[in-house]
Amino acid sequence: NTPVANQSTNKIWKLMEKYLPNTKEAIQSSVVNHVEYTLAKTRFDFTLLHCYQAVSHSVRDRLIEAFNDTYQYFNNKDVKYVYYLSLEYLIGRCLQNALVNLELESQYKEAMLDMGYNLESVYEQEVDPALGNGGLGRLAACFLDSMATLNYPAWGYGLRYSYGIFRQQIKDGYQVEVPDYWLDRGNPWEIERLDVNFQIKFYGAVTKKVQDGKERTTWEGSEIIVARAYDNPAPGYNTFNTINLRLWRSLPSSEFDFKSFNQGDYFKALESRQRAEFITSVLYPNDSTYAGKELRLKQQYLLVSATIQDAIRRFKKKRKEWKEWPKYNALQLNDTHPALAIVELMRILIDIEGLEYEDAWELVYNSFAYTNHTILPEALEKWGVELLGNLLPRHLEIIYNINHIFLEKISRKYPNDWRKLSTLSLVEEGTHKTIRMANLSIVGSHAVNGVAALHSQLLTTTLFKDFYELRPTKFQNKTNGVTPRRWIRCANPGLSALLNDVVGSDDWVIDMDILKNFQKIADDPAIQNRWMQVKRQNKEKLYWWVKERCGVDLNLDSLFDIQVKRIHEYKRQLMNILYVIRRYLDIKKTPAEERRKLFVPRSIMFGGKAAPGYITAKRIIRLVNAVSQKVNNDQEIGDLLKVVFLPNYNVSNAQVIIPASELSQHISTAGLEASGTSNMKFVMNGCLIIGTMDGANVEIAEEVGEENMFIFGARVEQVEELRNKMRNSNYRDYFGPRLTEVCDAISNDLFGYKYDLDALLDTIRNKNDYYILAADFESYCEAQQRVDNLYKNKSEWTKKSILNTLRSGKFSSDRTIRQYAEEIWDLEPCEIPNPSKSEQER
Ligand code: RUG
Repeated sequence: NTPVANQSTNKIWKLMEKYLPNTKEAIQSSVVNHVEYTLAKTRFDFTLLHCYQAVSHSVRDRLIEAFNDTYQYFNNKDVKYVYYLSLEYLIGRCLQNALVNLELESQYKEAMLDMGYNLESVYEQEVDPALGNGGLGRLAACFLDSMATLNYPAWGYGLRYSYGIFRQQIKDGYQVEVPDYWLDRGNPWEIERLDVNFQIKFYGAVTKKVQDGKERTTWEGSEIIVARAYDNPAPGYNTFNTINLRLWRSLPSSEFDFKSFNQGDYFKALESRQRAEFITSVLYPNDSTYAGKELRLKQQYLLVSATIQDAIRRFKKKRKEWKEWPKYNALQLNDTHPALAIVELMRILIDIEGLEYEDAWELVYNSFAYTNHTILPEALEKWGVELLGNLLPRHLEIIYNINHIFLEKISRKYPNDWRKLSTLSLVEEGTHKTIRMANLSIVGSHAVNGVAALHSQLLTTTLFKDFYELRPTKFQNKTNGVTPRRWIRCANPGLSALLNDVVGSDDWVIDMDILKNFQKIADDPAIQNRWMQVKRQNKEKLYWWVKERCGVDLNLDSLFDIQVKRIHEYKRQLMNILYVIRRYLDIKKTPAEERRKLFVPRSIMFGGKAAPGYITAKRIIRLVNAVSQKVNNDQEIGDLLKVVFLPNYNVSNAQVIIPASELSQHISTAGLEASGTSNMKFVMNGCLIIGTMDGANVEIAEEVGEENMFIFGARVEQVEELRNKMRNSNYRDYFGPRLTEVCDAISNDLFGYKYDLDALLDTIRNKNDYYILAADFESYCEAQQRVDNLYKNKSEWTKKSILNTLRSGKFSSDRTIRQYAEEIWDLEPCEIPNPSKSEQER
């Protein structure tokens, strides 16, 4: 007997009415239930890994309650949504973050301890989902945390790559890339949505026919695959709101290669199925360089098409009129990678929904916004017309259309200005015609933003100058931020406890600005002592990490000096290691008895991945390891100087490295680092920055005070002049004696690997020094001297460290997200009632 629908749903509703209890006993029984019924394990074959899996499932159950209620509530309130589209998310480990945000960490700690498990070791079992390259992907993850915490109705959309960024191993001093199949132990956090699938088409042909006196265009794709949704709940802190990161996985469609199948070619048919699965198989491991491969374009289109279809389906359920689209939807493009979303929405509105071109354009324009993350030319995406037209013929047609209308407007405004026409055009002419995705993103968006004040200013005065002059009000700045939940509360429990005591509550976790009110503690010797103790404990943790992975014994009394980020010439890890050599040579020249008076003991650490095809970056890693080998084994030097390359820098390693560091290096050529976000994490953790006036460093200096940092080097306005000067001289002139001696030592084979290292030095010799390393070297050495001088005065150093943390409030991603919501998305928060606070039932 089929029950009457209403009775059945009422009954189900009654049964689902209660939230899971969070007593010790309830937590234990939910964990044990998962051990037995989800994992099918017994107490005889149960490992720490299974413990992690069972705990995660138990926490996930609680997340799901919040997650379902959140979207139900949003739906009932008929809210506007923001859709955050990003090809990358570096979310990091989930268990601790979920427990902290659900405010259940102490309950789980106690429950697990009672069962004989230390929660810290359980955390260590989790693989770090690394579905991104660096700053851009981590920014997206911090934004999700802030959007949930601030109760914004939001969705994150991305791709569920089977292989994340490669794992980096160091063999004989070289980087070796190992595939990161992060799903091999399953993923307890995701919810596979078997019922959320969208068809994605590629290739095929466009046809036009006249219907009711109107031209209708249709596109029949010749390859059809399916995008399936995998949901990843992202809980807010101090709120019940939990939002969704929906990741798409490519799968074959049911209509897979029937022709081959019917012709009896079973294996060929299966091959085409595998081709479909391959699309979301691997993340492109390039940071700030554009890949240009068809597979990458397929990935971009898959994300875009599935997301737009999903958003439209949600919108239509409410049966609103199309003109209401921008009132209910904001779409944010994280760089140009998902820029095809603009074209996909146009296509659906015109070809499928039957809207007029101008009406469709208005909806698209008013709902889209674009964030630029770089001015580096090699990162700007330009898709070949041939490639794009073959894969997505209708989209190319629409792009030409958009361009045609746009350029007509330009020529009316600036008659005969061919320069303007050619720079503003979406199409770059030449033997190899390309589509400029940045131009498409600007033209199709009502707001364009850079990610730090200096970067946004450079966009309007250089890269996008002509667009800015056309419509200045479109351009905005949204300085990046990072979430204090992960980067202080989870990563630095010692500092969190200290801040709780200082503030008298944990309010700072959601309102970092209040820390400013406590600046007088910076002079308090008792606080300074506690502050130093916390740092010491964090240094001890990193000490063991380094000993285990690199076999190096660090001096715990030495200054922990760290540069961790992607390896790139513009980030100038090369300048750092050349300075290390300089220091090494100087120590060697100093009589033994005077060394400790003149030099502060330092442990200098590098970490970061090089793109697999980026030879110069790989040579920089080689040089660091060569120097490390020489210096660390030099008996004369002892523990006065240690150099270490920290392998496989990722989010979970960053959580150990950042809280332990005392000095951190953000030394890019002025104008080239759009923002940087690790600089913000270091500052929050009481680390002093040695850095150039670049990206967000400029604003950090404004907030914490230049006197509490070590600023050096050319300013952005000086860079071009320095390059010109160099072009007219021999490198021996522009190098100066200190740098020359360092380079000669390398060329004279002091560290071995002559071939690789000479080639590396050639990138700064022979008038080639585009990143003005030589020009900045002297001023860098001076700044390093200031570091040594200050470190000798522990109390002064600690005072500055405290001020760095207390003045870092601006760099919380909560501030950033609030600005996006208010100034770009026009989005209101919508907080769902918190059952734990009001004892209410569902
Ligand atoms: O290089 C930039 C960083 O400066 C910035 O902090 C980060 C987040 O905005 O984005 C990085 N980035 C830029 N990553 N990829 C690109 C170009 O696609």
